[in-house]
Amino acid sequence: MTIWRAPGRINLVGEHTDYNDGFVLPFALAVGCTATVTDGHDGWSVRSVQEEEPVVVRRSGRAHAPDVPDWSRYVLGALWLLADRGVDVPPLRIRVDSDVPTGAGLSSSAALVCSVVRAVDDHLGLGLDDDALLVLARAVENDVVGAPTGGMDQLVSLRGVEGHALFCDMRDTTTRAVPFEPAGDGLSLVVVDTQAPHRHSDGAYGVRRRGCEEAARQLGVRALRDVGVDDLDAALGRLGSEEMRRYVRHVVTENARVLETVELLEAGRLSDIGPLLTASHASMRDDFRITVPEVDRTAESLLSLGALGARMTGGGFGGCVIALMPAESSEAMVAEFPAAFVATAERGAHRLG
Ligand code: GAF
Repeated sequence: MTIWRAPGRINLVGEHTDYNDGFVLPFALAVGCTATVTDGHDGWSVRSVQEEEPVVVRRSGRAHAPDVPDWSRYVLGALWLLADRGVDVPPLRIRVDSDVPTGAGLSSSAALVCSVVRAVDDHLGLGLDDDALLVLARAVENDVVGAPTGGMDQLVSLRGVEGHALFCDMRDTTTRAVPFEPAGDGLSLVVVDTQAPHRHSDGAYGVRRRGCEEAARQLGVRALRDVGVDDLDAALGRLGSEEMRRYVRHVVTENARVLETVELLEAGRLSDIGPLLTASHASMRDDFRITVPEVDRTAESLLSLGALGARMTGGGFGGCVIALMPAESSEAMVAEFPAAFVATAERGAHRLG
């Protein structure tokens, strides 16, 4: 029996920059998914503690994968992809149990996929290295489930470091752990789940992604990561549509905000990052247009209640708002909002047994 746990995440700053080869600064949460893999007798059998029915399929590659409930594709995806790569995956039983709320933008799907990928790799003794694990986890989401996401969530779920945010360069997926312990500065990172329903999020995410790729093409760069803040005005002048100008302005300024936040955290100036978080929210609201009224209102009320900075975190169109608060007011905050908690940076995927 092999047991691995992989966490959900909060992104401190750097939204929709990952698929532009840019910078992100997420950290791993205490909530996560636990995957238990044992030898099976026949086929692959998958059970989720959060779902009524188990799913049992014959062993196969993707071409012969049957139609199965959505949640189980996140689990079976890794097995189908390994089979496609010529790995003789034996009969297995996989049980998953997650306490990451779904639909809140805390990456319940990355926690699920990464716990399974790590547990299966370990159980079968495949010896996949860090890069191969990330590639496999991303492929489950992008190629099997069909979500065109950018890789940040899987990267931090696999490699998060306790007490640190993970500065990730999404061009080469190198990472650097950056100290992030608000309590040490008398602060708390409060997370408020607005529970706003995600509206049109899948389609709108793809629209943003394609828009950014088209803008990069028009600018003649490999990805928007290659446009620096100093080149921004010139780049905007060369773009054909206002929508594209807004996308580029968000991505370029957001990359700069990540770099500035990292610099402040590494200089021991955590209490100074608030304005960068708030500016990130404004950029997502006004330029990238991925917030919704409930989310904007929550960010504003957190600021009026004394937050040093507040922003939506995650893909957008609903989900959670984070706020950097003086620790003494965070309790009142958690009481004020029905679905709020104080988040700390925890370790990434790890073996439990
Ligand atoms: C979602 C995606 F899965 C990530 O890859 C990232 O693009 C994020 O939205 C926005 O920053 O979580």
